[in-house]
Amino acid sequence: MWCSRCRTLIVRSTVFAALCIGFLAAVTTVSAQQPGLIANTDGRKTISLDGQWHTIIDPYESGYYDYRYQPSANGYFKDAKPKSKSDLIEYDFDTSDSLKVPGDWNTQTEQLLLYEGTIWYRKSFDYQRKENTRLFVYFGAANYLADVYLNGEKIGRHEGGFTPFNFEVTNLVRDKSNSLIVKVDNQRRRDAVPTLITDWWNYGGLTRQVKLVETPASFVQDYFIQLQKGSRNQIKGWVRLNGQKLNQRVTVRIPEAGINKSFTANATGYAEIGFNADLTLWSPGNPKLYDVLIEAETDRVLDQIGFRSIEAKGTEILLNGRPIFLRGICIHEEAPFRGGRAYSREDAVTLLGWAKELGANFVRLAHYPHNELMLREADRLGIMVWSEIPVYWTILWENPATLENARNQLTEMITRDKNRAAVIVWSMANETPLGDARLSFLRKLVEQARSLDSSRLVSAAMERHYVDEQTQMIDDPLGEYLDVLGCNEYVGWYDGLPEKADRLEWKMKYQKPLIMTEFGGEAPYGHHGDPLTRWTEEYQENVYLHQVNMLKRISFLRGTCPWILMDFRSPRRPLPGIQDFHNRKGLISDRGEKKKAFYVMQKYYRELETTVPK
Ligand code: GCB
Repeated sequence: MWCSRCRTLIVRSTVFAALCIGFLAAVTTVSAQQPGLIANTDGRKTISLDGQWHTIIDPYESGYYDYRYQPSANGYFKDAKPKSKSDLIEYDFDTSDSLKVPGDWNTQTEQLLLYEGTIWYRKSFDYQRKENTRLFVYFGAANYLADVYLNGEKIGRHEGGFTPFNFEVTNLVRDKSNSLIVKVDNQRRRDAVPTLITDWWNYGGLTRQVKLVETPASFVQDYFIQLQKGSRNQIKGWVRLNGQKLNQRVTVRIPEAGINKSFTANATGYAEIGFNADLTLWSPGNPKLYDVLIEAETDRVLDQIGFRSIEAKGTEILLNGRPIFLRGICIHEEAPFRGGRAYSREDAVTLLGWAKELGANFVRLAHYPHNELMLREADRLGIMVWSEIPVYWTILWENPATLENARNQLTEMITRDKNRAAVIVWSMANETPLGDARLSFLRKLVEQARSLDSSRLVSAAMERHYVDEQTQMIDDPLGEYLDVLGCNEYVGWYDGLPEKADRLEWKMKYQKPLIMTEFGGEAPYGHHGDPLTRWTEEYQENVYLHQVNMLKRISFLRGTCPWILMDFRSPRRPLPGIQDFHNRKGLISDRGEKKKAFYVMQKYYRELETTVPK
C-alpha cells in the first residue's frame, strides 16, 4: 500500500515524490523472497514465451489506478472476464491488439513510435507441472519498469531497461490457461538510470526474449569460472546453489582439457573453486571456447567458456600477457535494416560482422548492456567487448535511490556476462560532469564492480579539457580509480573544423592506457559535397583523416572506438532531410551502406593489424 501511494505521488510530480519512488523502486527491485538472477538460461531447460502477446495501451494507467488515483484491486492484471451478461469489465486482452516479443513497441506500429508510458502485455500458456521441479519466468529485458503478475498475483517488479530478471512461479503456475501479465512503463524520470535525456530512442516494451526456466528443486543458480587475474593457467571462481539441499558436491568438468574437479558447497550453497588448467587461451586470433559442465548432485548446466587474461600495466593493455591495441568501434543496440531495438542472433551477426570487416578486434557496446546473444557472438567471433551501464550525462548523483538503481544494473550486467571471455572492460559511466557527488557515486560503482569481478578492467568514458589552445588534458579525478581511461572527443565536429586535430597535443595525468572512446561526425549516406561542407560524406571522411593522424601521435593511446558503427534513431536529431530523427554518425547507414569514412578507419586498422600484435 505504502509503495503504491508513493508511486501516486511521483506521477503527480513533486521532487520529494521523485526521491521517494526511487528509494522504493530500489527496495522493491529485487524482492526478498526471490532468488537472484539465474545464469546461462540457454544452458538449461527452457520454454520460450516469445511470439505475439496481447497488449493494452494504457497512457493514463487506468489498469493500475482507480479514479481516486489509488491502486486498483481489480486492475488489468486480473485478466478478468464478464461472469454474466450484466458484468461490467472495460478491458479484454483476448480481443485487444498484439505486439511481438521480443521487440520494442515503437517500431511495431506507427501509432507507438513516440509513445512513452504504460503498455500491458499478456501471454497465456499451459504448463505441465512436474514433481521436484521449480519454475521461473525469465525476461531478457523490459524497458523500463516492469510489474509482473501471474494468474492475478503480483510476482515482482524490476527497474532498468537493459538487464535480465527472473521470478519464481513454482507455486502459482497451473496446468491450463496461465495468464502472465506484465505492465511495462517506459516513462523517463529525472531520478532514473538513464535520466530524462539521452541521445538514443527510448524504445519501450519487452525488448528481449521471455522464457520459462525449469530447474530441479536444488539447482546451480550461478557460477564464475574464469582465470585468476594475472594468471594464464589458474582458474578461480565459485558456484552458487539454490534450494533446500545446499551442502552438496559440485563438480566442474572441462572434458577437452581433461579437467574434472570436485568441491563441496557450504551450508549457504556457495562453493569456492580453484584449480590449475592447461588451456588454449582465448584471443581474437583464436577465440577458443571450451564446453564447461557445472554439476551438482541435483543439477547440471553446460556452458561454453573461453579463458584469457587481461591486465593493464603502465600504459599497456596486456591480453594473455602481450600488449594489444584495441581496434574498436562503438555500437548501439539498434537493428540493422529494419530499425528498432536489436535482439536476435542475426542482428548480432550482422553488426559484429561489419565490425570485423572494419578490422575491429574490439567493440564498445554503448550505452547500456546489450542482449546476451551479442556477447555470445563476440565470444565466438573473437571480438573483445567494453560493456557499460546507462549512467549517462547528468543523472541524480546525490539521490541514494539513483545510486541503488545503478548498483543493481551493474550487478545484473556483471552477473549475466562475467563468464564471457570477450568482455574485457566494465564501464561505469559516460560523459558525466565533474563534481564531488559524482565522484563519490562513481567510486562506489568502481568498488562494486571490482568486488563482483576482480578479473576485468574497469573504465569510464570521460571528457578532456583545454590547458591552452593546443593542449588537451585528461585529468578527471575518477581516472585515479580506473584501470583504463576512456575519452570522448569530437574534434572536427563539435569542436572546430577537421584540421584542428593536426594542432592538438594530448596529455594525461595518469600513467595508464587511454582508449579514445568517441569521435566522429555526421553524414547521411550518399550526401556529397566538399570536405568542409557539413553533413556530407566528404566532411565526415575529412574528420576521420585528421583524427587518424592525431591519434597516431598519442603515445599512451591503446585503443580507439569511433562513434559509431551504424546510424541510429535519436529524438535529439531533428534536421529534416539529413537526420530525420537519426544520429547519422554511423560509418554505415541503417540500411547497411558503407560511407567514405568507413574506409578511412578500415585502412588505419589494417595498418595497425600489421604493426601491433593480435
Ligand atoms: C556523445 C555521447 C553519445 C552521442 C554522441 C553524439 O558524446 O556519448 O551518446 O550520441 O556524443 O553523437 O553527439
